[in-house]
Amino acid sequence: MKRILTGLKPTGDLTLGNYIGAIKQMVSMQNKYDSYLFVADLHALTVKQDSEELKMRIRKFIAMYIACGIDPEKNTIYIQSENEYIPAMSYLLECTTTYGEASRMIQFKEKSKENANFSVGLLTYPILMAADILYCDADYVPVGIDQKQHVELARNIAERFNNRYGKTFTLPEPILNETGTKIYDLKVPTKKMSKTEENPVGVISLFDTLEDITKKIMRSTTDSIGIIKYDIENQPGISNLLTIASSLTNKSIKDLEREFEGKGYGEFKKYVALVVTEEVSKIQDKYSKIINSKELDEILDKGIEKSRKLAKEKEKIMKEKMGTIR
Ligand code: LTN
Repeated sequence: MKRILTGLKPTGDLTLGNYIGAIKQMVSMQNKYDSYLFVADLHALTVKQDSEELKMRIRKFIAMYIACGIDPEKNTIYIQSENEYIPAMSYLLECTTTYGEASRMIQFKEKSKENANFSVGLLTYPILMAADILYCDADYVPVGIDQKQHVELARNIAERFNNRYGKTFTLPEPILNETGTKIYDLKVPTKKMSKTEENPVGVISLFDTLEDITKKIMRSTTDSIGIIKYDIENQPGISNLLTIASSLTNKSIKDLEREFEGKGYGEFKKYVALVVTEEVSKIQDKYSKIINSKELDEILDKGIEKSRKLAKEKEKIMKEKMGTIR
């Protein structure tokens, strides 16, 4: 079975956009692949974080993914920082990566422009990511388009290491969730629904109350055309609501257009609100059962044990090849 691995950076609150766009896709992949899923808390540290907040978020993220359908029986789930071999491997990989390669990364160029006091961790970020991926010989790495370049760098680093020291790593490939559905902001439906958005009126967090969700959907931006039709150019708001309803009901967009032919936006929005609140309410029920459970700790203990064992072996092989072993 091929192995997939992905990391989740614990920043912002998970949104309906994350659920429909990425999490549901991962849930469907868990049956076909040997799946690894971890919280990339060391990556979160590359920019300043509130410690208490970060600590809570790490646990919340994992509980929420499980609540959304990630099956702990089918996935190896762990917290990155609990595997001390990963930063150790990252250092070894730093020595086979050029400064030029790291500093050419688009994310680094953008983030280092935003804040003059950026950390060195921001530069080595993709190399740590390479260690995340290479320690367990992941074949595929599902990521958003912004992380594709980092997975490609991981592949280049692996290839160079293999050439220099003999075959050590599987060459990973990014899987883009382009097929995964993109959900837009409810207020500005030409902009992606983002978990770090400052103004949350257009963003549905999976932690929102059902009342707030209904309000946000009822107040979402539409148009003055007055028909319920998928037309992303002229009716981006209605199209977005159609996408949301379709992906949560498994009804096609065509079916929904037919069902709401001749009906008003108010009625359609009520329907979308009902569909979304039913789904989110199920997720929240499951979440509240998991978040403080012993079971969650057992899942993480089991996951980190497996992850550490693999990384320990890989780090040893690297050191032997590089000559730093007694
Ligand atoms: N950088 C990624 C999170 C991440 C990751 C990884 C993803 C860290 N390590 C390894 C895939 C594989 C992000 O910002 N989403």
